Amino acid sequence: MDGNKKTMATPRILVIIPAFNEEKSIASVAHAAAAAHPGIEVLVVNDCSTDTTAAILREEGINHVSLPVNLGIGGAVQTGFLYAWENGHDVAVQVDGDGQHPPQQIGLLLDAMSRNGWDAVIGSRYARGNQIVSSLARRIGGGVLGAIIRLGTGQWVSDPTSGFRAYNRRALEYLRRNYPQEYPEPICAIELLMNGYKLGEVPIVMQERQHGQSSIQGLNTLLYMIKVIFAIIIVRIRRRR
Ligand SMILES: Nc1nc2c(ncn2[C@@H]2O[C@H](COP(=O)(O)OP(=O)(O)O)[C@@H](O)[C@H]2O)c(=O)[nH]1
Ligand SMILES: [Mg+2]
Repeated sequence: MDGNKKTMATPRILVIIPAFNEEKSIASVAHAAAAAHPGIEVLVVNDCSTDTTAAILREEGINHVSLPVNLGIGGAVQTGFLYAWENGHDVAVQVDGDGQHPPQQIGLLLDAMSRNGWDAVIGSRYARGNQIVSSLARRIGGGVLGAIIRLGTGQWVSDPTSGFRAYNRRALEYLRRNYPQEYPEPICAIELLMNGYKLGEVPIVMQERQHGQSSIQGLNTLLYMIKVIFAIIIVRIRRRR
């Protein structure tokens, strides 16, 4: 709560960059993030990479933590939330380490969040007027997920799998304790909405992944949806109790 008031003055912003084997992109993403907004700080969460990501982070003097085991995207990002919470940051921004989310657009997230009084904001590839950079399967999957979220929460989320997001301290207080380990993005959106947090979207332009592979592909897309449906059911049951 007090975090909301502080945001009015000079908000302390932490950019959390989860990174698993992102040696080709991590340095440029982290440096661009650090330059994206006045007073911004960066934390790369190296998720037990097996390439040279850790060495690059050390050599480039980039603030980071290296996890002792591979926790996956959920645990990596939650590590960042905990760090932001414990270090008194007012806002945490999540940016992929693969260069898909141009840090120059972090300001768009922050502006929309403070203008609208949202607790959380998703940078959406599909919000009105946006050019779409994504596979057909993912677009269909995203649309179905969106419909499921609408059914469960009453709110339309056009890009539920987007990992380009920002959260205020109120949302962080929740997320540091509750963040899904698998398929966290849509499930987190559902949990926030169902627990009364204000979530909005802002159109952004995303890049195609330059190197490596996305974690959401083929059969995974289907699994993703099934998991999300279960997550909604579980959140509902928990709330009834
Ligand atoms: N694939 C994968 N990515 C991870 C893991 N831990 C952290 N990440 C990071 O999480 C971010 C999102 O992953 P990505 O595969 O790009 O997901 P997508 O953008 O949703 O297709 C990237 O910055 C990864 O480096 C992990 O165990 N596996
Ligand atoms: Mg990505």
